[in-house]
Amino acid sequence: MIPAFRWFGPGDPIPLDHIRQIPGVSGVVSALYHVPVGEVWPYDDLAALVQTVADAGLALEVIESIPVHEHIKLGAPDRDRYIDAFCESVRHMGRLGIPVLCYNFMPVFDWMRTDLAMRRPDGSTALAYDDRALEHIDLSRGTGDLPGWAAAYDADGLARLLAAYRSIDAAALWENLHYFLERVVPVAAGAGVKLAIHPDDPPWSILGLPRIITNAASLDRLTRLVDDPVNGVTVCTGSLGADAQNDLPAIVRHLGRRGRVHFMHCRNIRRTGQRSFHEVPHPTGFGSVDMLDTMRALRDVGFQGPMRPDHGRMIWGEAGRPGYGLYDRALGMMYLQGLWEAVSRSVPDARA
Ligand code: DNO
Repeated sequence: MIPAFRWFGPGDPIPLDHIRQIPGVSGVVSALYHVPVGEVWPYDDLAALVQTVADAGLALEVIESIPVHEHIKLGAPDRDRYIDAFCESVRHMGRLGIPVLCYNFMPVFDWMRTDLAMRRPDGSTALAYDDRALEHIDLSRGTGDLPGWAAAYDADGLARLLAAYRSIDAAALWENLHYFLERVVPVAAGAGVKLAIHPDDPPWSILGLPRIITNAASLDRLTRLVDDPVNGVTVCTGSLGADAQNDLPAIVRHLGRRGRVHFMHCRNIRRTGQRSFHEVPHPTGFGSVDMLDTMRALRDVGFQGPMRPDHGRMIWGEAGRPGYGLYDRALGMMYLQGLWEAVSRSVPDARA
């Protein structure tokens, strides 16, 4: 397991020097944030990112994410142009030796929450989601009312995009994902880059848009659309864990045995009702995710990939990007490494 930490590039208020001081962390998860969606990531810019991370004594282990252009998800007539650009960026990653690419195939929105600063009894704040609150969001005004998406789309842009998705149901989205992977997987295999799709967060349809990467069956189906070892997944315990039907250790065992778990996102959530949850500290006791059993499963399948602590709460007066403060994620990283050390040492000894 490679302990890793997400860094939002030079604009991140958390410098690489601080990340390096978290015991054990050697990997960085980052991206180029200035390239417009759908364009090739310039080789030189990516090379500079690799160098910046290396200069801090760390290694760029994962790109999270190269965004997938909406026209690819929609299967629009001009999708090939965007797929070609995506492939070119993957080739650049390969030339630079960046081993893993995390991406997602969620229409219009990526992760979704209805409260970015839910106050907890201990005074910390955390991200929360409630389907009923989402129903009250008025999208006719664009994304202005959506927590975390305020500046993403104006009213016209969003209306056009939502209209385009009216003809895309789950079956069509699967077809478009298949078409995309048929072109990208061979390129990734040639470049030596592992593809790690991120599950939909939350793992159900929202705002009338289909979401298809939601459970064990869909993750398995994804890996078989184009059956190649590089075609794998990010197991995000928080995203999948929002649905009580998802048995995380079983998912890890199943996909891990097939060598398709390329990246781990570890965070805990507490399910509070039907389609409602909030984020909690990483340890098992605080939420609905059994982190220890998930680690055992990872050990049993011989997981060697990068693992990062996902969202943390805001604690100790820290302000910053919701979910991505330094303190609580660093605590989470230490907990995860503690679990990992314990499960690694408790491998049954054949001589005993
Ligand atoms: C949220 C993240 C996601 C993730 C993308 C991967 O905090 O887990 O935004 O980066 O879905 O493509």
